[in-house]
Amino acid sequence: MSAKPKTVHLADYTTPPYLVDEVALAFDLDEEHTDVHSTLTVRRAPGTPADCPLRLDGEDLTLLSLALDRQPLNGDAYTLDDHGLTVSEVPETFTLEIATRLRPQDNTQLQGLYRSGGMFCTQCEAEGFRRITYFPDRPDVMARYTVTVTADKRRYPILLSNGNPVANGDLDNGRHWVRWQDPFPKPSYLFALVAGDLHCHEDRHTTRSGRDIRLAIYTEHENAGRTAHAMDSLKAAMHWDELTYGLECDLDNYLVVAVGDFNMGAMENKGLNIFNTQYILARPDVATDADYVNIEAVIGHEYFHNWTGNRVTLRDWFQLSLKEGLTVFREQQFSAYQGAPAVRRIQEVRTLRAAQFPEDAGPMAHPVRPSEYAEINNFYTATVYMKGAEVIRMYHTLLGQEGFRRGLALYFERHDGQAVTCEDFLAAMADANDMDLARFGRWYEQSGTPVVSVDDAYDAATGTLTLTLRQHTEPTPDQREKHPLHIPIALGLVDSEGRDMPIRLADESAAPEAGTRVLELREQAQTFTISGLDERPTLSLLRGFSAPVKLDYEYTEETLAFLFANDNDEFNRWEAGQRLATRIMLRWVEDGPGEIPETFLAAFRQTLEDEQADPALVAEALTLPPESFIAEHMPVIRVDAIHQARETMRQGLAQALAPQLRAAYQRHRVDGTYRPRPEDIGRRRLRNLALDYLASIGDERALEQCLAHYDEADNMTDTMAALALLADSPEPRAAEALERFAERWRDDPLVLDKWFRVQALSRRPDVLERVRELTRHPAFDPRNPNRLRALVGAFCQGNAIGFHQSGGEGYNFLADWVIDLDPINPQVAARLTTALSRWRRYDEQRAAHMRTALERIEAQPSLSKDVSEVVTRSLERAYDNERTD
Ligand code: B3K
Ligand code: ZN
Repeated sequence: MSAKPKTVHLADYTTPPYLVDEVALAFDLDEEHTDVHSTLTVRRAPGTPADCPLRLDGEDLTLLSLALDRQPLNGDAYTLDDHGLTVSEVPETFTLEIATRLRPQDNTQLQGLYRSGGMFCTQCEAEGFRRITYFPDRPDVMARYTVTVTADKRRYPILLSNGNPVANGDLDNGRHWVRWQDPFPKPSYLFALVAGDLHCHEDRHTTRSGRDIRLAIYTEHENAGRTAHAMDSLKAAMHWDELTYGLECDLDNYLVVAVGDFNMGAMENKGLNIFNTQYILARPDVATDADYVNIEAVIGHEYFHNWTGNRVTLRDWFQLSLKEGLTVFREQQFSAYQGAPAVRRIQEVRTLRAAQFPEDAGPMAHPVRPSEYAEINNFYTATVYMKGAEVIRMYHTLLGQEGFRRGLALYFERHDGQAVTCEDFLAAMADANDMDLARFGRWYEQSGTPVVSVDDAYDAATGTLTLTLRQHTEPTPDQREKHPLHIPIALGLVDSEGRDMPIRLADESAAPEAGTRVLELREQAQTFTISGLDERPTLSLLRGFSAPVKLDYEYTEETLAFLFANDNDEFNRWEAGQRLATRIMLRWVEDGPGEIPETFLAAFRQTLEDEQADPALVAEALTLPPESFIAEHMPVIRVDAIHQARETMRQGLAQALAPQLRAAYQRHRVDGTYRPRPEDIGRRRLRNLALDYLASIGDERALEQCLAHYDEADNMTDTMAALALLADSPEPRAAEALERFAERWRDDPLVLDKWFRVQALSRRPDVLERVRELTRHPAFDPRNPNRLRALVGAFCQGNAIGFHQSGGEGYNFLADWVIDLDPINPQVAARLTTALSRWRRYDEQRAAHMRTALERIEAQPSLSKDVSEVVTRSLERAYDNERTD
């Protein structure tokens, strides 16, 4: 059994004893091995005692030589261990020269310097730089970098690093070199290097102040012609940040490189972003609408990091959300600006509920700013990113765009060039707006999703509404005690005609304009009195999802149907429909499926027939809540009953409304050239949703329609919509279509990923057998994270009914993969393991199987820190309110 991994605590933070001002790196790249020569200019930090040894991080390195102030150090001047190097005596200032040797071709972890396809590339966040050379690898050590890259000129004509190219030359052995200099001091996690034979898509951007920037997107040659959308997105992001926050790009060169083997989405290295190909490459025949939208978002995200993350960086990794939550929020604002804001908001909340709420209610629960970790890579979580973005959104809701912008400006004024904390951000927001945000700060420290319950009483005689708001957060395994938070509750009052009423609070003399108002809940319970009402209003609570909470209010089904049809807040219109559908399905889970209530059917029909409505919003409204969302409402998750309830609803709606669905399918055909613009995306989505409902009927006609849709599709969005439905079908013609697809796209990795994914998500009862078979497919390579996620990840994390088979076969399949993958890529293996962590939420039989699978993983010798932390937490942690056996 592996030992419990060592925990790092926020409370133990101390400032760095030695600082590095300059780093000169020379890379000699080669297929056999790569040598790295590093020269550090080091100084003792003020306050550090003179006898303090110098400690440098380093992992999986071969040390070739070490010299202090040009004098080679012999073996007794320093000590080496598995995690670094210690020089016992150093002067106040000095240079340290370190030569290390690496084998990038064997680096399957994809952290540090590694190979992807024919190129060399790096990934250093969070702690990958120590796999390149010995260094104080922590974000609060910021240095200026000069990097010289040498490699074979024919195989690696392009040599890139951060900043600007300042010199280059040819050597007589067929090799060449390029020197890069980054004018901005940066932490080591933002270092990057790329070498390869790459195609370059060049463009330029002129900033508002007239600075001319060279933009370049590099890809492997076969991907030339697929970068136009990424380039447009980059220019749009630059424009938006100038317009919205007055923030300009500070570089002469902004480079982006797409690589096929990457652990996550992309990385914001200063001036040299490295991207997963998935978030760069697009062309209508190979990329879906969702791909186009995601590319724009991720390009924006990495670009926005240049200010929020790079110019102002993190003091330590506990502060991760300081850059990630803020940058996700900025990315969300940018996406909303680019089009379809309500649709974007709905999708954000859907993802938050599917990924973050369960995390916050499980054994991995942690605050937006965690206070301890064993492996920081395990904390790039939905909580840090998505809940972190909701926290930033709440500042924005409380302060308004102008106040928020003022706060951000003060943050940059105070902290440009520094490594800071979440408190520094909060202080800037509070000071710039003269606002007390002390209690708001608890959002960073407290885990768990608060429940806000609402009671209302209306007095017709005085036209007064009394609202009592209460908040409660259940204990989480990491934290027993919970305290009241500062929660903005956006409220609308809707009259019987569907109009917003003015909301006049008790102490106000004049009535404000009709519309949304934000109530600030700060205490455990608070009462708000609203007067001057001439009829009893319908409450529209938490408009736009103004806080990441669960709302508890006794809505009747009639009220929900009314809000679904009438609420002026588009988000809450959608929300009312989701609540209604969830309530019906929860009833069916308990009592067995029944008839679809007439109120719901009528609301659904009316929405479907409304030709004036935005098709994108109609599609959102008619999309049933996912099984995972229904599961969150149950004390013990009943996988089969949930699946059955949702499928019954899907088929029932399809049968009752088949003519209307067929009409919508006809009406929303998008003719002409493919464009990923919101109007067309919305129509394709509604049309493909209609197809999905009709397919659920499962008759010959449905199959014909899916096959016809597949054959007629002239873009990947429609193709994949059909293919996903065909993957559910046992018909030989459906299997043939899947085969044709694989044949046509066999040389296109990103498209082939989609083929693996739809099969992993299939509703067929024999899906696990098929997934196993696909793991033996010649194109299945578990060392490629995209491919692994497309098959194993999608099955375990996205196919509840397939994964949670009652005999535990799905869990065993996962455990086998985690065990095989851990020595290859622990980061990705740990991610997969989280699919087992909420075992206590399932029925006894499943819980026992899941636990056995976890124990089997735990029993492996030399388990990585990454997987070990997830397993240990999952097995150890129990709640007060859950079974603990
Ligand atoms: N900052 C990177 C994530 C790095 C993950 C390291 N395990 C991408 C991003 O959030 O922009
Ligand atoms: Zn980020």
